[in-house]
Amino acid sequence: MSDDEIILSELNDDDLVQQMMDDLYDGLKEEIEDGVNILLERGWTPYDVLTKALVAGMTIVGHDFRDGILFVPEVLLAANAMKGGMAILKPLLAETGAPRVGKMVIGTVKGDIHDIGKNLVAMMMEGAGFEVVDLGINNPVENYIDAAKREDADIIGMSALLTTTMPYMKVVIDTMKEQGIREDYIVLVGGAPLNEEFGRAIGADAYCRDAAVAVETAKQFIARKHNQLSAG
Ligand code: B1M
Repeated sequence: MSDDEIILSELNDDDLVQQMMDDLYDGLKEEIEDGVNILLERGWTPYDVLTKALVAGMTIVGHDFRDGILFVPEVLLAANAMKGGMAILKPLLAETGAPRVGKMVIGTVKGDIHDIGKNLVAMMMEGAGFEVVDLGINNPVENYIDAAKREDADIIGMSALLTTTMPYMKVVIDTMKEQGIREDYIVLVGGAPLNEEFGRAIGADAYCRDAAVAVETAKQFIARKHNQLSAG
């Protein structure tokens, strides 16, 4: 070990989080996993570790990717490191013991392979008591519809991170309308390039800015559905 090697456990919380952001940037998976474990041992909630260290770090990666400072191979390493940290947090976020409140199928749309945000939404939904069927990436319309029917889902969730793939969400919703099943499901959409207006324009039930909003929105729609059922 060299004299100047950083020992993560000796850093205070602020410096550790800063170091984790640097490590995420450098794609250092093991260091990220260590950092996550240390913060948890110090009493941080899984949600805070996720948002204040991992998601915040990935935002910096995103900015430098946009600005041409980082390229795909480096961003893949960062994504891999982030997934290492998320894997530790996943069971903890799902450990709330909440009763099952509903079922969601979720996937990234056709042509799009970004899955970190979608995975995060799936984790947080599970943590809030939803059953989640994760369809993965690059999903054509049949995947969503077949899975929703097969699983008797309440919610279809779609993620898109590219301006070129987000219009595919409308293809899915239009196909549901053609098949007369649009009203059978709550359709929630999300992803960095989307906004409320886009969600409305394509006929989704709601656009969700982040995973926490997705959970709140899903709960609201499920409560509304239950009210309608008991009223009818
Ligand atoms: Co990509 N990429 N990428 N990339 N990549 C973006 C999206 C980009 C904005 C970067 C940039 O230029 N600034 C840009 C898109 C530009 C545009 O379309 N406007 C871009 C590009 C151009 C590309 C390629 C085309 C690059 C190339 O090949 N030349 C290529 C496309 C590949 C493809 O999909 N066909 C590509 C590839 C990649 C990697 C493979 C290297 C990697 C993905 C690895 C992986 O996901 N396993 C990658 C990454 C990591 C990014 C950035 C840096 C980070 C995305 C991320 O994980 N964010 C991204 C820059 C950015 O977004 N700032 C970028 C963290 C995550 C927690 O946030 O995904 O937004 P996010 O999810 C949030 C919310 O959006 C929301 O909740 C989540 C959690 O709070 N949400 C939902 C997301 N989905 C939801 C679904 C819901 C609800 C809420 O359903 C109900």
